[in-house]
Amino acid sequence: MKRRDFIKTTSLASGMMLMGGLDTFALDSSSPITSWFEDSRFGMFIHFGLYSIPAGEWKGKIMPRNWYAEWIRMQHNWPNNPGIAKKEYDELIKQFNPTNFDARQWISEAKDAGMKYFLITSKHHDGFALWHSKADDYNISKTPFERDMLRELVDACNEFDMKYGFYYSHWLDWGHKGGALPPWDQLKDKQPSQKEFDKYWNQKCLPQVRELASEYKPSFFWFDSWSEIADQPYVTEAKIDELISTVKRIDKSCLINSRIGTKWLHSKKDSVVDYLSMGDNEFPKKAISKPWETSGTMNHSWGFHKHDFHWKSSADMLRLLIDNASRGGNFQLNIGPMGDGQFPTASIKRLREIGAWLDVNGEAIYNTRRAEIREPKWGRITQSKDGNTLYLFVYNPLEYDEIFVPRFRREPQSATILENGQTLVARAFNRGTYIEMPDYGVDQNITVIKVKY
Ligand code: H79
Repeated sequence: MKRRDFIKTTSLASGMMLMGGLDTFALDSSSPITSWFEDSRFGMFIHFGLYSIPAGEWKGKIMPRNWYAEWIRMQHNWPNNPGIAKKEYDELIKQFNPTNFDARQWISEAKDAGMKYFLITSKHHDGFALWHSKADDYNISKTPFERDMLRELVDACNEFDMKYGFYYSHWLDWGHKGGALPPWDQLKDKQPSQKEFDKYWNQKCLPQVRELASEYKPSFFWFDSWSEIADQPYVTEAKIDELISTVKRIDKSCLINSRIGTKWLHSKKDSVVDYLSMGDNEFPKKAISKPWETSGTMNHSWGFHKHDFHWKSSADMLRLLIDNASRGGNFQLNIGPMGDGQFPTASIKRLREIGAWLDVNGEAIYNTRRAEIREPKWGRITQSKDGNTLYLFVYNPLEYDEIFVPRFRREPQSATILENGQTLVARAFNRGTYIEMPDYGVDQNITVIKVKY
């Protein structure tokens, strides 16, 4: 079997026949490897690393607050690139000591927020690894902290029954001579040669990903690239195949995202990945049938930026979650913990508000699928997997005396407000379902109505 076939079949349940006799690889065709991912809908993303210490400020100079704090090494002193010499940046290794880090606290905060999986930057663009990597020395074991953060988090995830995955920067790596730099004109002369990149690839990237897959057993990887990857020479189609099969050979149910490069570099080959990742904070306006997710920030920066106060409200973030769920996608909400290892108070407040809402309304989000009904003006719709229940998310419900689900001919059996069980008048009308809104008992922001058919 050609490698290409191997990769394709591992990401598709229907490919099991092609696996020919490998019983241990057989997938249950009724539960493709992505179903847990789709059922989950809401995950936590964490950006943490050396950059969390300067937090957007270097020697008194503040990065613009709409820039990314995890990019400080390249962007400090803009447009001089790189802004901070590696030797100077590496002073942070001696300072790295997040003594208030508590893996169980992070994971229980995620759990209480209603998140079903956890994702963390195992290695961001700066090249620094948050685990005891045998493949490369530039890692957390060299800091005063010493502890293996990923190991502690993996243990906590297992304890709290939380799925987990790793962000891994496979293309950019500013900690290794052969890693690619940002694809900017000013950096052209400083980019590695092809040979140097191959060395990085074979000596650091592949071994580290192998290490993560085999020793830390994530349920998924989140590889990072964006449109500019289409114009670079390093991460070729062959390398993408190699990276995918490196993971799949160890665990073929480990999911891989499209930002490994396919979305931009080989857009017709999205079938080799398991789920699509949108651009940062990109919320598509239309439904997508392949499993997909948006990763988004609570404020602007991903890594903690102490001058970034552009916090989104909990209600706004809930709407992003609902919008995505109704269009068949997930929402991975980012937290940038502070250098001492704690979540910012502003993040905790929002996590808890979102968690309180999901506590009573989560049934309308988890384990649902997008409903193939035209998106109504009054809000959004999801449906149970068996198709016998619709969940109607009415945005600004006080504006409506009644709402209508068009072109849905079945006879409704009951309609209730999910939050308090209040029964509403519902009937089949004009080839759809007509529902009377109540005069009281609605949330002024989002009310969820459960309609059984
Ligand atoms: O990890 C987060 C980002 O650091 C990473 N992806 C998310 C999940 C990412 N890196 N680069 N990009 C996304 C796209 C490129 C953005 C940039 Fe800029 C353009 C960096 C520098 C110029 C805009 C302006 C953002 C920072 C300055």
